[in-house]
Amino acid sequence: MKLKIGITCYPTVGGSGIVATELGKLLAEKGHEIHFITSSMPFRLNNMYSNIYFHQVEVNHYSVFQYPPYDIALANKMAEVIKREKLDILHVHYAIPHAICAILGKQMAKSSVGIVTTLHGTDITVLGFDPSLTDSIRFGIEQSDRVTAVSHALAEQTHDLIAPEKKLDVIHNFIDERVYKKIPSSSLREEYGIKENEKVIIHVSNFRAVKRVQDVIDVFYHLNQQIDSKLLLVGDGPEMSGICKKVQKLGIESRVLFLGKKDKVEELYVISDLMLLLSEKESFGLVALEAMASGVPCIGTNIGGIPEVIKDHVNGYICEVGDISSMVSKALTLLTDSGLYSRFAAACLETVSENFHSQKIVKQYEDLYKEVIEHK
Ligand code: GMT
Repeated sequence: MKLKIGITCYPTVGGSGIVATELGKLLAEKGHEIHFITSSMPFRLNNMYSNIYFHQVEVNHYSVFQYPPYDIALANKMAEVIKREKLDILHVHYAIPHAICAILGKQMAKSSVGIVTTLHGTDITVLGFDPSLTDSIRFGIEQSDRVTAVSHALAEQTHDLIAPEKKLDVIHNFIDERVYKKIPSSSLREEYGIKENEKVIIHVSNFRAVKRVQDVIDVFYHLNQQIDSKLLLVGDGPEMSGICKKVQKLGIESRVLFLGKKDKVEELYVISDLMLLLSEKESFGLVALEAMASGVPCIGTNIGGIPEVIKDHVNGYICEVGDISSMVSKALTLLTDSGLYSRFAAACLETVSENFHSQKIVKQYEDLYKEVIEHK
């Protein structure tokens, strides 16, 4: 059964936007008709697909509005697309405001379109603590036909914080294994001035406080005293200036490469030996999955969905948040024992293909859509 599916997400850089866009692309490859309803073109929507459409939400900036009414404009656009395109499913990523807008859009269109909401993390782990939003989040969840969370940890947290009267399905994230794969490293190492004997540590994030990039620097600082290494910092965000100062203060400027935001992160994983994801909040940790698909083991924190991706002592290590000495000693163990390293790298590929294969995950979404339609 080929479906007409609307997708709404935050289209800018971020794991949820990536997952929503990649899902749309893979569903299109399976013959479904996909309609992105977003404020701008999702940044990963780079290829030409004849069955993917983009509907841009235009916000009115009339001077009387103290705040431009984006949510109303989105609901309006959703209603228009639901009606005109006769959507079967509207799949929104993030409860706030997207699920609420979808419910409103459906009512405006007087349609029976199925609403699927995917929770990605901060809508629960940050906004869930804001009493001015809890009732709206609960409403968005309860009024959706089906709600998925990207990890068991996030589903549990949603029940604890929001207590919706709704069963949540867990559908893990995935990556496109045609993009993230273990391929021989390019000349990039040389271009970045990385010597043959140096180990490469990578951290990729939006440099928000929750990512604890200061810990990444601390771990690297101690590690670098014991093995020749370089740290690749990929991304940008509010913590960046503090991080630059810390790197300077520690005198490791020549060892740390600030690469900023990058489009083709996959090229950086293949020249890396170890990823550090030391966040204090992380519903899943898509970057860990990307690194693992490239055969790069990770050290992550015992938080949120990270342990559902990184299996302690199997394909990487899990440490308590802020436990720098344990992180350093585990990184050292892994980077100095080539037999252990090869076993972990192979286990990474196995985990990605067995638990997070894109075809398996996309099928879970397709089955869920079909169940929604059957119960209409
Ligand atoms: O990590 C972020 O700050 C970005 C955020 C987003 O909205 O894209 O990521 C969240 O969704 C990703 C995709 O499901 C998850 O991999 C991230 O773990 C999650 N971030 C947090 O929970 C902090």
